[in-house]
Amino acid sequence: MTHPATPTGPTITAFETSPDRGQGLARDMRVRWALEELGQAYQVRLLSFREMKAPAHLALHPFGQIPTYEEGDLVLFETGAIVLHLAERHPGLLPLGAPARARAIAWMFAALNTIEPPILELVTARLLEADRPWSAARLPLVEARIHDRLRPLAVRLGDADWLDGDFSVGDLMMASVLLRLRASGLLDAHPILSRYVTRAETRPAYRRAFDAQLAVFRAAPR
Ligand code: GTB
Repeated sequence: MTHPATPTGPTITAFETSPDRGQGLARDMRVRWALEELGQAYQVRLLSFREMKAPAHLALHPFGQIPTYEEGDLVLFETGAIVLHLAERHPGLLPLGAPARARAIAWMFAALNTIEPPILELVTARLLEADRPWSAARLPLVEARIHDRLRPLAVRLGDADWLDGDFSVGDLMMASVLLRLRASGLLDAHPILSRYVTRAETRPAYRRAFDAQLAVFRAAPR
């Protein structure tokens, strides 16, 4: 079954007031970036934290989070599912040949299932557990787990621009996940990956998506 987009494109949800002050770390950024790479127009519905947990939004997202994606009668949550759906519908983020396509999708899953979990652990350790008595002892373990993942990733990337040929959903998701690490300084230990992230960030589609979500923060009343 196909779901025709409205003339103005699908609607995604995003934070009305993003805690990162519009620095592109909230997950609507991945979806915006994919839409920009694919040249697709989209609408954004901004939500307050209260609205995210209200029944109307819970009907779209069982966990009351952003982003969601609405296109005709199709409703999606989870950035991996949304970005993959977009990449399958529009040319530009998945290679044409079946094996290369499968490998690009594998890299997307690697970003979400192998690289992102230890990075999220670090966020939890630094932000939510900092006042626990065991926090200082745990932090080096969490950081070591991140480096254990980043070292082989850097080896695999080597001197290539992207993970497997042309820029794909795999790179979009991997760079999105790695970006979350930049402020911690941990990425600096892996210059190959630092350069990879910078390369991704300088893509015009990334810049357009970044500017659009930064504009939300700048327009928010304070
Ligand atoms: N697995 C889901 C996906 O990929 O779609 C995760 C979605 C998710 O975590 N959404 C977050 C959310 O809605 C926003 S992106 N949180 C509110 C809640 O759970 O109640 C996570 C995020 C938030 C803020 C920053 N930041 O400020 O730096 C970065 C990332």
